[in-house]
Amino acid sequence: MSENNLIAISGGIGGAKLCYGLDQILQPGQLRVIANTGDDFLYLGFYISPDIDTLIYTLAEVNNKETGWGREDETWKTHNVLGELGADNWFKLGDKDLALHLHRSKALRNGETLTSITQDIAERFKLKTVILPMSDHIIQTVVDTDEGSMPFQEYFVKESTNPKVREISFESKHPETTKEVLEAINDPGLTGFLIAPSNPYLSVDPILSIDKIKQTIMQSKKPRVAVSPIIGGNSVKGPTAKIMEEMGLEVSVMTIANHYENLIDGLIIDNADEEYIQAIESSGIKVKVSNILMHDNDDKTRLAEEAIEFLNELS
Ligand code: FO1
Repeated sequence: MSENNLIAISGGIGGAKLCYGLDQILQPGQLRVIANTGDDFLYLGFYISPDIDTLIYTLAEVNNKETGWGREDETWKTHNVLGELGADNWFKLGDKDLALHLHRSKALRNGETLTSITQDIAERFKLKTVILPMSDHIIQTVVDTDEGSMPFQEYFVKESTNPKVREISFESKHPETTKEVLEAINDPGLTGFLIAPSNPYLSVDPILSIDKIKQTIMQSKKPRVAVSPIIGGNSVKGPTAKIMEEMGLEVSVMTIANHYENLIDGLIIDNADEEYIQAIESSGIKVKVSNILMHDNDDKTRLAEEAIEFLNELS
């Protein structure tokens, strides 16, 4: 694996699992993850960046293994006192997690960029993978539902994804990426791009909503592979299938292939979806079939190895 330089495009929990597998088998600096920041929001006056934090905690092996978000061995004193005070506490911030939000918010107030403070935090956690926020500007995922339009975390956590989704949009005064992301995606030494099995509509599309990122990946000569977030007509994790149904889409790997059409050369699907191989391949996308459910760390490294092999086959 020593000659591979990868870019992963990832949201939070599902994507972080594959990034963990990649991080285990690649050398320091060989993996750069472009992370979704469409979920970021101001809460209790702090800047919260959930997908970046999930990536950092997962790669540093300090993540909460049950929830997938937040830290392990967490305490909830501040969260509980906020409840006693009648303050907002619908978004659960553990005490250790809160320290990171305090630290990052102060850095941002002092004029640091999200990219530089993320790099600093990643170094403190001794990560060998580089985590690159998709932008240093606010690009907010807004979910239009049958109960009105709301920012991502209100839909996802406060409303527990119950409202029916009609449309998803990305609002920004500066829908621009960073020079660090541009350098990474234009790196001549790149092996290829890997779209993690994150929610295509809520976690990957915010990244692709930045025209420069989407165009550069579309025009790249390097191979591009996605791992399906759908297995056997259902979500691997989270509300992907529910959202697809609500938006009138068939819940299948074919819909995922169509969604990423013109952007990927290959799609990794689960054994359960073998019946779709021919249909996907006739749309010009090569298919690799595997066991893509990641239960444990062995699954994560095996899938990461297979994804790298597939990228090399396609190059
Ligand atoms: N998800 C929840 O379902 N409930 C929470 O209270 C919650 C708190 C939270 C705190 C910090 C953090 O980094 C993530 C947190 N998440 C929580 C997860 C987060 O909302 C989503 O996983 C992502 O935004 C979607 O990728």
